[in-house]
Amino acid sequence: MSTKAINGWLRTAVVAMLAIGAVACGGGAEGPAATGGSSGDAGAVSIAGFKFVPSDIEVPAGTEVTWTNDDTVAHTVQDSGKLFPESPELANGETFSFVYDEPGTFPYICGIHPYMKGTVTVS
Ligand SMILES: [Cu+2]
Repeated sequence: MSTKAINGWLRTAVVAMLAIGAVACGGGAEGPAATGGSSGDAGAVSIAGFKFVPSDIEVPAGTEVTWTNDDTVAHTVQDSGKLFPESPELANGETFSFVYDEPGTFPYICGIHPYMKGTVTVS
């Protein structure tokens, strides 16, 4: 094998390894995004597009529900009963959490946009 041939082989090998690495990295990047986007944990609610997503959740008693504002405008979370007062205004990326200890159905709204509605059902 001449030096030229070895160099050629090395180049091919390096390119092949880079290609494999790129595929492996691509798969790794897609995996968490796909699972994180669709599932998420039971007590997580996103605020997106002037909606609570998901709007209705069911959690066992003692679950801490956390709302995350994914909108660029401010929203709040306000229990429709007297469970908790209106949250502070949540800017983009900010969160509000409340622990639901008692079983029941607890509707809530956004205090700024009362047409935004959601329900937490505690079992
Ligand atoms: Cu709102």
